[in-house]
Amino acid sequence: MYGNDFPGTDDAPGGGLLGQVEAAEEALRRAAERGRPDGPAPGDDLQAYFDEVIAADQKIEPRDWMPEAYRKTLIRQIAQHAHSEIIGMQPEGNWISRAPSLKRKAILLAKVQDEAGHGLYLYAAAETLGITRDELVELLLAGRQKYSSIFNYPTLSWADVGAIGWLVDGAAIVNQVPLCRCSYGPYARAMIRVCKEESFHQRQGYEILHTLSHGTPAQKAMAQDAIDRWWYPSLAMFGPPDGDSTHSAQSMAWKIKRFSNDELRQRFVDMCVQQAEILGLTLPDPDLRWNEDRQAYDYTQPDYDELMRVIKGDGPCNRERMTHRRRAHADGAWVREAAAAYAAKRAAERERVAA
Ligand code: FAQ
Repeated sequence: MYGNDFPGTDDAPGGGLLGQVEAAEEALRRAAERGRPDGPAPGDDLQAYFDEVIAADQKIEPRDWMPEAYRKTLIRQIAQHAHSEIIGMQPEGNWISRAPSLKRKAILLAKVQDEAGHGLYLYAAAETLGITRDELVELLLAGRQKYSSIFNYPTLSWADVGAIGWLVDGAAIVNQVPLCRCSYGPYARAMIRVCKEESFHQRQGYEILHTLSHGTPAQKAMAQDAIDRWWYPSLAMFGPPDGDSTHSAQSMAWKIKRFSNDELRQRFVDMCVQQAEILGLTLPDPDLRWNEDRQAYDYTQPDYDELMRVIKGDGPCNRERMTHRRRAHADGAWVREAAAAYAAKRAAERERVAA
């Protein structure tokens, strides 16, 4: 039993969260084979056809008509997700030069590079909705689009890298596995690939914590301190409680979201309790206990006022994260200019050959 190999919350063959990703991939293939309801004839009601495709659990594709609010919701969510991957490189990037061994450094480098890749898949998925990556980046830099609250907390010790892998990537996968079945095709397909990689990320975090918690008393204390600081912010990643979630009802009706914020948060808690036991670490919640009636753990909710403050820009590291992102964007201007100049040169060359 190791990291997300833990069987518990699954409903899919193969076991574990990865089994659910495989099942979602298989469902995507089967849906493509089944084919969609016949396309709308000229003059047909486009909304009715859209509803029919969603009801048949088929995918909406970029060429399809879609309600403007569906398109906007997807842009908001996918962009926020993409920005999170890119900003999320900062807290761990902070430890690349201080990883305790060459092996740990190589693993962390690979993981942080994966996050950049996830950002790129997601920006590409958002671009299919008629907005450019440049526009999305501008919206982030202008503070008009968000990124996940979790990346506004500092990484104070090496154990934080383990806690991010286990808890933050763990929460990310629990949230993202259902997105593999999202009704928008490009997002669902991107999520399958992202989840497979996130699964490795979660395991590497779990392994770091396992090593520390079975090391010296000081190492174990460092691991416990990291869990104490990252537990509640990780629970808050799932968003406000269902009663305060403005988008959930509509996003679930459109099958963008498949489960509510609270349902996924509960799933995550249930998964972590047994994993923490194997790690020999304690989740910092004195009220955490099994509820026989609910067949789930009772737990203390995160501080949602804190979540709102962090989302609005007032977390421990919001300013630092955005300052860094703006600087990195400005420093990368020459790369974008060089890539554009090269693309123009290639296009001119192709035109010359074709003439
Ligand atoms: N942080 O009505 P809801 C990762 C906002 S990737 C910031 O419930 P919704 C990988 C929400 O946008 C982590 N804002 O919203 C990694 C909305 O704002 P608006 C990112 C939040 O969309 C690991 C308002 O509150 N994952 O970690 C947060 O239905 C390690 C009302 O909320 C994704 O983005 C929050 N935590 O549900 C990388 C997954 N929660 O626009 C590096 C995709 C809520 O109305 C290292 N996203 N808000 O002003 C989702 O699944 C959803 O967007 C939720 C929120 C569940 C996050």
